[in-house]
Parts: sequence; C-alpha cells; structure tokens
Amino acid sequence: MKKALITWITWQDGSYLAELLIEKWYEVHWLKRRSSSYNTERIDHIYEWPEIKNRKLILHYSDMTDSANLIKLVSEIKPDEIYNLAAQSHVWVSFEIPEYTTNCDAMGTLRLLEAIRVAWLEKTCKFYQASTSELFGWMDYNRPESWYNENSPMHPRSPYWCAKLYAMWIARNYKESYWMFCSNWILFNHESPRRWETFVTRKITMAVAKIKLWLQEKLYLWNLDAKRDWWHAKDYVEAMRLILQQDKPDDYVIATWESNTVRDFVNWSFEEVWIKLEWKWTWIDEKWYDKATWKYLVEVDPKYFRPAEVDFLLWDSSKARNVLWWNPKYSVRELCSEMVKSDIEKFRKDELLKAHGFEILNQYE
Ligand code: NAP
Ligand code: F7E
Repeated sequence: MKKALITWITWQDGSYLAELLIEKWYEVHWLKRRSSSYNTERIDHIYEWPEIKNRKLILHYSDMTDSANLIKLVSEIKPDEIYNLAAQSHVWVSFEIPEYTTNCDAMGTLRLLEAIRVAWLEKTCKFYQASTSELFGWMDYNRPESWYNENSPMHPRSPYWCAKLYAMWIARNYKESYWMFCSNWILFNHESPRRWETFVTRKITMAVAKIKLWLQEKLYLWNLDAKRDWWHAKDYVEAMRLILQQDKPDDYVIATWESNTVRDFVNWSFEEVWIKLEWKWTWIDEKWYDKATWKYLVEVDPKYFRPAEVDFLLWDSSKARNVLWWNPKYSVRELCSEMVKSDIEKFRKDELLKAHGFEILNQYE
C-alpha cells in the first residue's frame, strides 16, 4: 500500500484529494494545525466510508511554520508521495499579513523539502507543489496570442504570489540540485461547494442561496470585471495525482482555456434561483436589482479593493493535456449550478436544525 502525506485536507483540494487517494488504496496521512473551533466538516464524511475500515486515513497535528515537527513526521511516516497543499492562500489577506504568508507558503515549502532530505528520502519520495497561475502577473492585451505557458516570464502581484514563486523555484532547485522528484502544478482558480467562503465564487453562491431563503439582503463585491478561468476542484485533484505517477518530474500549467468575469458568475448564480438582474449606474458605481421586485441585491464595496490586481490571464495547458492526457470533465456552468444548489441545501438544513435546537458536532478529532 502506497503512503501519501497531504499537508492539510481540512479544505477544498485536500479533502477531494484524500477521497481520491483512499479510493486508489493509499494509506493517507494528513496534517492539521490546531484550531480552537471544529473545522473538519469537509472530511468528516470520509470517516463514515465503509472502505475506511480496511484502509487508512491518519491524522497528525502539525504546522508549516514548525520545522522540527515536519522533520519528525516525514521521518516517521516515510511517505512515497507528498502533496504540499497547505498555504495562506487568500490574496487580499496576504496584503494584510505578508510576513506570515511568506513564512507559511515559501519557508514552509523549504522546511518540507529539507525534512525529506533529513529523512534520507530524496530518492524515494515524490513531491508535489501546488503553484499558482497568477505568478505571471497580467496578460499583455497588445499581444493576445501570448498565452502563458510553463516558461513564460513571471511577475507576481501580491505577497502571496511572491511567496508561491519562491516555493515553486525552491522545488525546482531541489530537483536540479539533489535529483529529487519535485513537480509543480501551476493552477488556475478551482472551485467547488467546499471552497473557502471568502473566495469570490463561494461568496457569491452562498449569498445567492441566503437571499433565496430570505436569510440575507444583499451581496457586496468589488472588481466585477476581473476575469478568471474557474473550474471544478475535482478535475484538478485528479491532475495532481497524475503528475506524481509520471516517470520524470516536471512542471505543468493546468487551465481550461475559458475565461469569464465575476459579473458573469453573479448572473449565472442568480439565474439558478430564477432571479433576473438588471444593472443600474449610480454616480460612483454600479448596483444590480431584481427585475421582478426592484430590490437592490448586489452592490460594490471598495473595502475589497486590492493594492495590486490581476485582471485577466490566459494559459496554454497543452503540455498537461498532451503528456498526461488530462481533460477537465466539468463546465463552469455546471460548477456554478452545483455550488448554488449545495449552498441552498446546506442553509435549509442548518435552519431546520436550528429550529429544532440541534447543533452538529464533530466527533473525529
Ligand atoms: P485553502 O482552502 O486556503 O486551504 C489551505 C489549507 O492550508 C487549509 O487547510 C489551512 O488550514 C492550511 N494552512 C494555512 N496555514 C497553515 C499553516 N501555517 N500550517 C499548516 N496549514 C496551514 O486552499 P485550497 O483552495 O484548497 O488550495 C490548496 C493549495 O492550492 C494551496 O496551496 C493554494 O495556494 C493552491 N492553489 C489553489 C488554487 C485555487 O483556486 N483553489 C489555485 C492555485 C493554487 P486551516 O484549515 O487550519 O486553515
Ligand atoms: O478573487 C475579484 C477579485 O479571491 C477572484 C486563490 O485560490 O486563485 C485564487 O485567488 C477575483 C479577483 O481568487 C470580490 O478582485 C471581486 O480579481 O476568488 P478570489 P483569486 O484572487 O483569483 C488563485 C489562482 C490562487 O492561487 C489563490 O490561492 O474576484 N473580486 N469582488 C472579489 N474577490 C473576493 N475574494 N471577494 C470579493 O468580494
């Protein structure tokens, strides 16, 4: 049985990846940092699987800022594969806590690579680094043919991306220096019903569900014209697994070739609950109202403005498609529909439980 170590599965990618690896008969070790509140709702269901009786999902407490603990764990577990997903991954937050972001995302990656060397696993342990699409800064509008690929020049535009750039290069450096199997996935935005609530897609689908259920009045957003290549996280975790099954380490861009605005995602989400929005320009910004009721439902709040922004990127993922035969299964509209439906179901259930005085408690920690 192969052993995989995933640095954190309490959120989106890690939880889908853990499901996938358990199905493939891996023994999965996962790291979790201590939290004063329960935060394992995305993985609690895995412990209910009948398969878990015969296979293994093992929890270890750790933190990417704690070298000694990482060395101890890697030495004890001796994993065949390490998937480094842990990160302070919120771009706007990284402007508020740049030093912590660098410590966790950049130095954390270095600590993990060193832990592999200290444990003498350089020749046996494969390392996956979750890199990010926005390392490349912005699209050159004058050269629309210049889609980015693995070799394009980089220009990160936030402390988060600067930290991820270091992480990508230190992984490349360990590959070249010590002949370690280190591969980077350069990933675009991938979303799902398990997405953290402050990323724009989940913020939108949660608000739409609450507005539909009369639990929220309005949704406040910022840059509605920003374009993103959104796709389903399930498609991406399959790609993560594939990259470590190759004979040689390499870096790959993962993208779908489709880009849509935040405005599009808002419209699609409201369409899912049969609300048709109309735009209105005020003297400073724009507002959206429900055509049927004339109620204002979406407004712009400058609070979310970022000191530097990436408005638009297009990527060429032909290498991943040709070498790994990776092809996404979900469309962005299917993703949006799944997220809205899942949030409606979640809030209905929460309201029902509240009405009956129940609280859901986590039992696996
Ligand atoms: P996410 O929802 O932000 O989850 C990140 C995980 O890292 C959380 O479980 C968090 O733990 C953990 N973490 C944060 N600080 C930590 C620390 N000091 N020590 C240990 N763990 C820590 O991220 P995601 O969307 O699943 O993405 C997974 C990875 O892919 C990240 O590295 C991200 O940068 C990268 N990526 C994501 C996207 C995307 O669109 N989703 C695109 C490109 C790259 P807590 O649960 O304790 O907070
Ligand atoms: O913003 C705009 C915002 O925070 C998308 C991370 O997973 O993907 C993610 O980073 C766009 C931006 O994701 C709001 O200004 C408008 O242009 O969902 P986001 P992100 O910054 O693209 C990359 C690839 C990663 O690596 C990251 O880890 O939407 N936007 N109004 C807003 N964004 C947020 N969060 N909230 C708003 O109200």
